[in-house]
Amino acid sequence: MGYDQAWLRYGKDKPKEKLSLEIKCKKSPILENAIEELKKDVRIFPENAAFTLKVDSELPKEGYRLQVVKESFFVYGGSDVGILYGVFALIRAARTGKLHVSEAFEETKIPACPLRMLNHWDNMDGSIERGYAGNSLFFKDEKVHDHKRLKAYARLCASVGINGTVLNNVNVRGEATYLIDLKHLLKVKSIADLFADYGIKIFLSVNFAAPMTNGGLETADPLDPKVRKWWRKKAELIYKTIPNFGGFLVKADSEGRPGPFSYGRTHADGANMLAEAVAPFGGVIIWRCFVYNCQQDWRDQTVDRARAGYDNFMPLDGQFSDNVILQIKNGPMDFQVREPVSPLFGGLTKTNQMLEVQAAQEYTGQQKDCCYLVPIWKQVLEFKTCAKETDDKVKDIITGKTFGQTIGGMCAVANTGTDENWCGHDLAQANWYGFGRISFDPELTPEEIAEDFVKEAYGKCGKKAMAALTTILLQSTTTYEKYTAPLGIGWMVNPNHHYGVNVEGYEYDRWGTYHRASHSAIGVERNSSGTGYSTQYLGANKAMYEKVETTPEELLLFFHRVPYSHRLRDGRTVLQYIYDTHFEGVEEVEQMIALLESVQEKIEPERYTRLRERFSMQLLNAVEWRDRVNTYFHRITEIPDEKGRKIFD
Ligand code: GCV
Repeated sequence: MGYDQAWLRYGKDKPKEKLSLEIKCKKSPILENAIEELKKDVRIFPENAAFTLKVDSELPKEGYRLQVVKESFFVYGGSDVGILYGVFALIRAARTGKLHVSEAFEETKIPACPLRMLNHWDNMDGSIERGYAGNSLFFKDEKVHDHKRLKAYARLCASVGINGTVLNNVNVRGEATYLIDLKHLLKVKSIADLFADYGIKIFLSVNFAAPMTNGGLETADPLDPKVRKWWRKKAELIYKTIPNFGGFLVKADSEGRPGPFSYGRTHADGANMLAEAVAPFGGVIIWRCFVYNCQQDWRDQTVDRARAGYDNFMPLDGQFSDNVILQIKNGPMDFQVREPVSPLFGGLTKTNQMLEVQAAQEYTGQQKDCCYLVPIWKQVLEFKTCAKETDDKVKDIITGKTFGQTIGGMCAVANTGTDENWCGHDLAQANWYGFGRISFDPELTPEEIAEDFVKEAYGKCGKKAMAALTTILLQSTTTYEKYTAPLGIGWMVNPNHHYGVNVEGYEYDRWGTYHRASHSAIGVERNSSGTGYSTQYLGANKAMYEKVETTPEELLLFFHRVPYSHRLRDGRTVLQYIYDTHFEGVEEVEQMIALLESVQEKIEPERYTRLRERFSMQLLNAVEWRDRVNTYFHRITEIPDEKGRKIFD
């Protein structure tokens, strides 16, 4: 099976054999890859275009500067990687119409986040946890599999500035436990080498208990000298095999995974032990903060899962080694369509931090429904934490501006797989693309990114089709939110697989995910007189979430329990808001379908058919959400819709 070119749809013509090219730097495989892009005969550059590629030591390694004067195109980079990024940026500028050959053009960019990485949740049997686009690109039949498409994957990643990738699932089970052993490392190396030529470092998720499972030790206690020695030797072996290896990602004491708690040790003890092992080789340890009690009794209202990340990690601020990065999910729960920003951002001041988002649409439509996630990520990045007067937004923290950390950044749980179009839904490619673009430059807006994506991926379809697809993408986020769980309450999904509506699916379960809807009220009181979660925020944020009146309405039910009769700022009751948004959500999906159909003849039939099929699935899903949510609340409140629309009994 072939595969889709996604947003790099150029180069179908015969590559240019001769390019007027001056190279003022050392040759390298990365540079060769940059030149290969220029040779793809993009036809957007004039016949006599002359290119100069040059290292400029004033620029940081991954930074680039573009200068276009008449038909001369200069790409300066802080290193060959900077040049590669510059070349991709030049091609993008031409393809998105920002660069007109008749006018002078300049652009300088330095990536904001030091690390911009994908976390693949791929298992060695080839399956992907929360994967919605086929199988793994990296593993098959319990072996490392270097798929023919890996070069294309690396190119797509590099074109948007992604510089790291974790190959395997954070839940390290079965054969994946042995990925760090020689039996698999040579194959891992072949992927690492290929990716290195695109400026991408590879990382592996490790099992904290590996000294026992792989090493035959009786313990994995991070303070045990034998355990420390075992990890040091393991790191030596890995770096001897793969000198540019990035480091380890660790999910410990989380959802049943082993960790330092078993030995009465802290997360800092665990992370620092691994950090010591990789430090001599320049490696880093990325340690996840997704630690909470997943054996909760739903009857117990004193425990609040939302508090857990902060409660577990705040006391350890300042105790982590310099080469440890804490990886923090954007919200305190788990990638719901609407959550507040994790209070660890702004709370932690002495620790390297990385923002974790989920491009895989686990709770946002599973790449059957269209849901452009960049607007959600942008809101998180722009959230002012109140840690300082200025420069204290999440984007400032993860880029080191607020507290001066030099490592950190942003990662996304990947949404790719072996499906022909990589992502299941053709428009889900925008989330992969958008993650790279926004982690490179958080100042970009979701609108700019959507427009660029559509111009790059659908440039040949003409203006009308591009406008339609951009509108669909930008509309999709609020539409999805409208027909699913309301006002920040989240969950209401089918347990386990998480697709589709199930209002009480997580209500009596052990996962700490409750809406506590009764016949008269809904929501969880999380202020100082409730679970106290809101007190984890700083200054004005703490005050804002304390009261119903000042809490942003889209998060009302996350922070407060209110009667259905509670009036929102526009005068509607909460119940009427729920009815209205669910009707609107379905109508908006219908509008998106009409818009797509209106440009059918402009889009290649194959891509159109795939898109149309996905929107049919989305409509069915949205209708089901609307009818079940509205019926549920109608039944328990016995209050009809003010507008008299059809709600089932
Ligand atoms: C990889 C959620 C998902 C799990 C995932 C976990 C995590 O609970 O449903 O599939 O495990 O988050 O982020 O570790």
